[in-house]
Amino acid sequence: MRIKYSQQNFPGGITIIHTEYMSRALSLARNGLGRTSPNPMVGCVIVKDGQIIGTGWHHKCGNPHAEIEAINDAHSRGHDVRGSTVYVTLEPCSHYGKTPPCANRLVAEWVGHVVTAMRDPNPKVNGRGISILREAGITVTELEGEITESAKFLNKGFVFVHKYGRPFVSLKAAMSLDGRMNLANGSSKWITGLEARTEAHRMRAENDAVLVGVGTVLADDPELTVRLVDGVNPMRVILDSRLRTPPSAKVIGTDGKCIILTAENSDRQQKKALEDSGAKVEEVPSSGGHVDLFQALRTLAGLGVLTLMAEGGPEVLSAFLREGLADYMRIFTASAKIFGEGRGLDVGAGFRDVKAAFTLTGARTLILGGDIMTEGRLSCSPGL
Ligand code: AOF
Ligand code: ZN
Repeated sequence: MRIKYSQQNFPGGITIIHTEYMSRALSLARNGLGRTSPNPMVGCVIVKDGQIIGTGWHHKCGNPHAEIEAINDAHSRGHDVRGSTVYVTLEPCSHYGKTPPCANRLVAEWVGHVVTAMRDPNPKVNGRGISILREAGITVTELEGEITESAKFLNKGFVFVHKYGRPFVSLKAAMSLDGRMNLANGSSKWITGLEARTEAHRMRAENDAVLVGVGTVLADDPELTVRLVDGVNPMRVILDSRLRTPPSAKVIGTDGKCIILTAENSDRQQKKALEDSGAKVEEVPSSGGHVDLFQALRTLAGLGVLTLMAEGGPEVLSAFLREGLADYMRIFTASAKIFGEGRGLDVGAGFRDVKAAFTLTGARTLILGGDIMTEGRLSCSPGL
């Protein structure tokens, strides 16, 4: 049975109830933010006789899946899940990965009804979980509409890696009021104020990896860690076709989470020096001496990166836009600084009409101290 949530075809009835429990499951799933990759964030709520008897979410890769957490939670409180309705934000899995299949467990527990918000795009699952449940006589309701859109957006990186073979890419640009992202000497440190930087740190913690070009490393020596909020440090990625990153760069850190993506046949000595200082160097297929961006993204997907935030500089962000490999954009504009020189985004788009320009869909604008942030989905991004 497929129910379109937005139609609310049973006034005041079952659709609204399904949506409420599924929204609860989605907020449980969000507890895993920044911790589950390369697995998705999944939440689960078990309901019996109109009462929530168990809840759970997937905490991190390798740990039990959301359904198992919720079943264990119900059991630990003395409930029997036989005949219950299980709300799970992602189709239950059907395969043996690091953990056994959740669909089989739900069958073994004799649950009566499973409600899902989206199919699992992982080819090892993709409909098989639902078939296992149906074949065992369990009713399965696949919700559609807004709740499905929210579930897919929460796991946009997981969907992108399985659908397009690359992470979901957000661009973060900080610029002066006149649209310049650096000064003529390349410096771009502290364009925006503390509130905006705090927001940028929150975003780092929500992404599996952040990326900058070697130009930014040479000009600003950034750390790219999460310091202004609590959160997990993302992987730090440097696009560096000719291995110009100094082995003393702060971005390398000591946690083994700095990856330098370089062109093939890189300088062996420089590579060794960087590896000795704690960075991982990956050679990526290149064209014209430059790392191929799509290949760079594929390499990162292979390392478990589902979501990537590119932070600069202007050349790198422009390249992502030019190649149509950008899905989301956040622009921080310093409302009271005019540089009068330096680089802006230069995509060489050649638009002849303002109507043809890149657009942000569902854009929103926030005032952050003395700065303004505008964010939205980029029109060049493929669908979820
Ligand atoms: C679920 N519930 O909470 C998650 C699911 O290696 P494993 O065993 O952890 O399997 C990982 C895959 O299982 C992952 O790629 C996705 O297809 C599914 N994740 N499935 O039913 C969960 N995290
Ligand atoms: Zn599972």
